[in-house]
Amino acid sequence: MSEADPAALAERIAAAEKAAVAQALNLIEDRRQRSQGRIEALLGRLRERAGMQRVGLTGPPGGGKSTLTAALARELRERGDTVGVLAVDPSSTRSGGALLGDRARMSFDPADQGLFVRSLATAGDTGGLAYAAHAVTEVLSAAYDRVVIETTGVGQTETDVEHVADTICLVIQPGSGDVLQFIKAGIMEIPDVLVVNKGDHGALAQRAASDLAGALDALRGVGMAEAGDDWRVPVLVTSARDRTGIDALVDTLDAHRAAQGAAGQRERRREGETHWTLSLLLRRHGEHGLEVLGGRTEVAGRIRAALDAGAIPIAVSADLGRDYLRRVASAGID
Ligand SMILES: Nc1nc2c(ncn2[C@@H]2O[C@H](COP(=O)(O)OP(=O)(O)OP(=O)(O)O)[C@@H](O)[C@H]2O)c(=O)[nH]1
Ligand SMILES: [Mg+2]
Repeated sequence: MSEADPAALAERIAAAEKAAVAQALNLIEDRRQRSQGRIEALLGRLRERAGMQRVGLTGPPGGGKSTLTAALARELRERGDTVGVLAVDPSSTRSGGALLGDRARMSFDPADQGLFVRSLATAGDTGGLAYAAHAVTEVLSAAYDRVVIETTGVGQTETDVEHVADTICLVIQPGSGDVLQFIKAGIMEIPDVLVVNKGDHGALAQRAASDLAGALDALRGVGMAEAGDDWRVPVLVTSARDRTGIDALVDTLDAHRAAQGAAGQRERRREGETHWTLSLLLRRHGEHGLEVLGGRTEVAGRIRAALDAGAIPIAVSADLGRDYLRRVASAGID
């Protein structure tokens, strides 16, 4: 790999040059220390595209997330948006190529300069995976109008997709027990959009959708559904296979972005950035780092203050790391 200057690479990423995006992603996946320094320098130079949206597609295995991601990307491209896709698998040893599924993968046009697709799978290293998922999201956010992140699971936090996405869609399939599982898990983790995929299953899908709508109403009844007043979680029915309901899904993503507003989006990203900064610190210095710096609450407060003052996560974690090393050296802690 060439030793591209981070500033030059950042510029090429901002121009959505596919080769530059790929180069940055290879750097992120390169575990050598030398590459770590370079990726940090790069991330420090990236700026999110104005008005870009990060969409998370999550849900139990086999619900059709990858197929839906492909259909969604195609619809977004037809509407003129550029799209970066990231498929994250926290539990799999499958190779990157298999993750999105051969059928889904084939429906991406490799010649399309406005579309970038990448899979991440790091078996047995969820910490590294969370780090990579955040870093890749940062790179894609600098290059594309929409970033779609696919991850398997319900209410699971291993890859922290809820900390990277502006809009979270839970994708489930009809007749699978997924509805029941949502009703149980949903009390903890309410997505922004509920999608019943495989709508071509007909009555079964409609039934699942009305069960979900009923469950949401029940949660609303006890004040446990939406956190904000401006957004009512919709239940959509799609068929990724037949490409039906995809236009309504994109309309819903637009509507959520509008309801969230720039301030709401910034606040959600700030939460994610705080979480990410914390994970960068943990990755470098472990729990000991947190302890020496005064504990999680103290450190999170410092991070938020620094981010509010305009610093970027990578610089904040580097600052905290230096502080940690200083304290260790002066106190003779080991
Ligand atoms: N009938 C029907 N089948 C679908 C639809 N969408 C996806 N499938 C099929 O469902 C299976 C799983 O689809 P994937 O897109 O790989 O599902 P996934 O949620 O990404 O799966 P994991 O990544 O393993 O969690 C495949 O056989 C798809 O062809 C749909 O809308 N209708
Ligand atoms: Mg998949």
